[in-house]
Amino acid sequence: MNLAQPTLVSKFEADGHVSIDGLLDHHLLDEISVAVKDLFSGKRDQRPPQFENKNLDTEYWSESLIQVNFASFCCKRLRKLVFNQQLAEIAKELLETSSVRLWNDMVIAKRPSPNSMKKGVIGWHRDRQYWRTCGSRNMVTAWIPLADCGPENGSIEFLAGSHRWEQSHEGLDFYQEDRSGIEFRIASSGRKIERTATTLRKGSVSFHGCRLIHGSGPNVSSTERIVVAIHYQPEDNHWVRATRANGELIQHEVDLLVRRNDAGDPDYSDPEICPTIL
Ligand SMILES: O=C(O)CCC(=O)C(=O)O
Repeated sequence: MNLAQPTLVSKFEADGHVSIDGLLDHHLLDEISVAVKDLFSGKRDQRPPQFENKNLDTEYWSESLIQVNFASFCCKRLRKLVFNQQLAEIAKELLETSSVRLWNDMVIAKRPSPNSMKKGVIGWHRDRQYWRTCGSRNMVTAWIPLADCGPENGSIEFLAGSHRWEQSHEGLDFYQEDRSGIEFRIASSGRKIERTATTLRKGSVSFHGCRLIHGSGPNVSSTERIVVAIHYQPEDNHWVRATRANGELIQHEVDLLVRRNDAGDPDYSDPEICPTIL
């Protein structure tokens, strides 16, 4: 089955993102919404033993944002979406790989924020900057709003063409709500800032590559904006040594969870933590 037609793949290559309307069944999204509500209210499934006794920061709660990483490990009902074969098929085509594995998944909720406060902004960032231990620079995210999503409730936005810019991550930060500083820096370097807003009807899915700069504005609607993000890795992805400017070794949370390979390095094909989806 070739769900990602050549036009989608070429659009993805040109723009760094692509959205597909009417992909997911509303009943499935409603089931997932109930599961997320339960997750937020504290109902959790037992996570695999790999998660125990690790100093893992898997959740972020603020007055405007909730972020639960590795969500499908503590809410197994999310697996119906995370292992959705149609989504994986598209990810596989976009990555031009023969199989895709889970890198991780997360639920991101943006609480309503009155107009005057404009809180809950997700700062401009590239996913790649957080995945520097990945040998592949070719990873993709399926961004799945559980209800209609647009500029009013803080839908995802992209900086057009930024997947083609030099891959400096300086100043980019998911948690930096004030995006003016980095916009100024980009503009000063002679780059044109063209913000691509998105409007996605319930059932639509947006896919973005890991080198594209993206973020999102505040949720000034009266209801919570809930999104499930599934991050896929291609078959050839493997751990690589990466260091910060001060020489410190970078460690991703996945590194703490996966088994080790013969060389003693994190194995990003561990079937328990990074299972093959397709
Ligand atoms: O939920 C958002 O607004 C942004 C999420 C994001 O950065 C991502 O899924 O890569």
